[in-house]
Amino acid sequence: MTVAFIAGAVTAFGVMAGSALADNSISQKGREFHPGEITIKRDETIQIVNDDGDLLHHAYIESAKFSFDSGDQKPGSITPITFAVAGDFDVLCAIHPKMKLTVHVK
Ligand SMILES: [Cu+2]
Repeated sequence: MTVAFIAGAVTAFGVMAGSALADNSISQKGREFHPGEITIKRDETIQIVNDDGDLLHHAYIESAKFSFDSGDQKPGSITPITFAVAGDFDVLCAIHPKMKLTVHVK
């Protein structure tokens, strides 16, 4: 069951890696965002992939310029976030306080 699930998640990630958005994919494996920092242009989208086994994550952003809340990120799910404003944003996880992804939007 677990092995089948992981294989599925890896496959989903592999499909994404072949897309044009591959460079903006963020993994959540090991209760960490990988990479922990990314620079994109305005109106670009990052894709947060919950490839962390059977763990639930919950990404959110709270800033004066832009707020976001993914709700539950189920295992194997992909959460796209499009940044329409320039600035530096911290994506945090409501379940794991140590998880942090910094997004620089040019
Ligand atoms: Cu988390």
